[in-house]
Amino acid sequence: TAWPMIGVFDSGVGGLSVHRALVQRLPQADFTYLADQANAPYGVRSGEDIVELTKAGCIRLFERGASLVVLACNTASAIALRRLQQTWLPDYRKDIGRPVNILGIIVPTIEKATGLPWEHEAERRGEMVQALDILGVFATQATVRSRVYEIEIDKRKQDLAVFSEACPELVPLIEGDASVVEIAKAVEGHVQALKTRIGRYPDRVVLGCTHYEIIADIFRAALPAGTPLIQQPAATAEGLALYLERHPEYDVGAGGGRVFLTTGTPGPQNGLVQSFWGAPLAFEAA
Ligand code: NHL
Repeated sequence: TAWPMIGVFDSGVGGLSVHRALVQRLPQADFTYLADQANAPYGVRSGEDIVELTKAGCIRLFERGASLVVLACNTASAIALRRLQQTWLPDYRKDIGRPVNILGIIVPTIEKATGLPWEHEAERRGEMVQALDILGVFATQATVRSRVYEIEIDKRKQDLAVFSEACPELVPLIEGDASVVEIAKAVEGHVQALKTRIGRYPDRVVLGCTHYEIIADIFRAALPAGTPLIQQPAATAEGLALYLERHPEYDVGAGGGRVFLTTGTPGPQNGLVQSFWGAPLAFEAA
């Protein structure tokens, strides 16, 4: 039997940082998290691969009863989301015969970064809205190559320039348990490289990879004091809550259930999981 719930998909455990914020924001909803650990990392894969793997993950979650799948992975959101929504989801909806949808983490992040819609509300109330010039985005190679932040921001706010910096060695350093000093050195290198390209520091920064959330303080230290960092977990949780208010047709359950699945080796996981989720977890086989 399939139970109504919200599915959350990531290539690994990094998306647990997003998942944690969703669960906190919607405690009554039932959630199933799926980590495609058998196929991670996605950030270095081809576009075709990322689309197929993301689709397979969504199908698993829909078959277990998900009405919505949140892609808690920048790489999957950047490369696969639009393609699946345009070329596959309409037919799949007809097959499955109930409302289903896939949401990503990039649009809510961008809405926050561009001050839409929240700060426009403030503007209407006559409050000050900070003028933004340059947004810096740090992400995986696949996300940067997709130019998704540039494209999506250009549609919404043309007076905001976007500069993206791929940081291919950061995830391996984080996964490999490197020291803070080592990671800080790499982050400092990327911040300086971006600064050289722009000619100055960015005004606002997006950490556009799930793994960077746990080293947010290291980024903060490498940037001028007070530079706003857009946090994807909070932005996505707010975006999902607003989406559900506007779309009551999606059944997200009401039992507060939490299921954790992996395509990799089932069983307890700590270490990295602890950093993203705040506690160790046991995963079931997907
Ligand atoms: C996820 C899982 C991994 C498993 C084993 C080694 C390296 C891994 C790296 C990552 C990072 C992840 C990805 O798939 O590239 C980052 C992605 N979730 C993102 O872009 O937000």
